[in-house]
Amino acid sequence: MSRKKAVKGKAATSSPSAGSPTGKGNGKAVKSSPASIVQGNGVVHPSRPSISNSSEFYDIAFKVMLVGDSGVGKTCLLVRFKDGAFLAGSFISTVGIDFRNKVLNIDGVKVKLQIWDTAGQERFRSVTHAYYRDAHALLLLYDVTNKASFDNIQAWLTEIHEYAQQDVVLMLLGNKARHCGKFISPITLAVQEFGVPYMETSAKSGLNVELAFTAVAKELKHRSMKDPSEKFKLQEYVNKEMKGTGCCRS
Ligand SMILES: Nc1nc2c(ncn2[C@@H]2O[C@H](COP(=O)(O)OP(=O)(O)O)[C@@H](O)[C@H]2O)c(=O)[nH]1
Ligand SMILES: [Mg+2]
Repeated sequence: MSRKKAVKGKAATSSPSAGSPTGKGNGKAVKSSPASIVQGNGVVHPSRPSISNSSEFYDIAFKVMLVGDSGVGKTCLLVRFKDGAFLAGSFISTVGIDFRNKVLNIDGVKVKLQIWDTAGQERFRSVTHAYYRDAHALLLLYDVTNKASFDNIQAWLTEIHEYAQQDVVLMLLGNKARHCGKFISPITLAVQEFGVPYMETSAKSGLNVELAFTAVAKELKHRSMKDPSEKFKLQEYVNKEMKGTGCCRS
């Protein structure tokens, strides 16, 4: 398979994004050109930010979106994953939509994730909807210390079913978890009822952050390769690899 060059860096747009919800395409990634993520139907969306300055090669590329209420830790999770750092203390507001790229080596295949961070405020929601349809995967975050963010999951799922591609890879992330054993928190148990793969993460400590993105990349790669001999089950993989969380909060 030929190697493409990965796009790099941040490209904030004036386009705004998601909020606490009250939120289509076909989800097939094809090899992307260095300048864009191309849908399976070959449509390139010129309204999306242009990407340049690539330095890392990749084989396949996917667009991943972080969604969820304001304050659940979407921006921190992305910064932790991309830069290995935690933005402590102050509330980092996300204005509109921004993205970062990271290339992961998944079983010898270079998978580029273009990860879009959205703002959770209501006022940005309508614009975020336009971005859903291009997303190959959505990470829906809630805050394990904030019941309201958990209560909003159903509304987010409704929004996702309405606007995202039908076969979008979806995973719930309970962020702000703290590593202290194998205890599973009540919220995490409740989250199982949504029938969506889930796991707990901490942008603060880094707990399971790499795993969350790796799991999604594996699922996307598996789907795009369509190799019947290769079996991958997202939730099983996550359960096997996940570090224990839940008895106290970070
Ligand atoms: N304790 C703890 N705080 C976090 C964690 N992730 C984010 N935060 C804090 O939560 C607040 C909101 O984070 P932010 O990433 O801006 O949330 P966003 O609105 O979803 O992008 C900030 O003060 C972060 O420092 C975490 O894993 N643990
Ligand atoms: Mg943010």
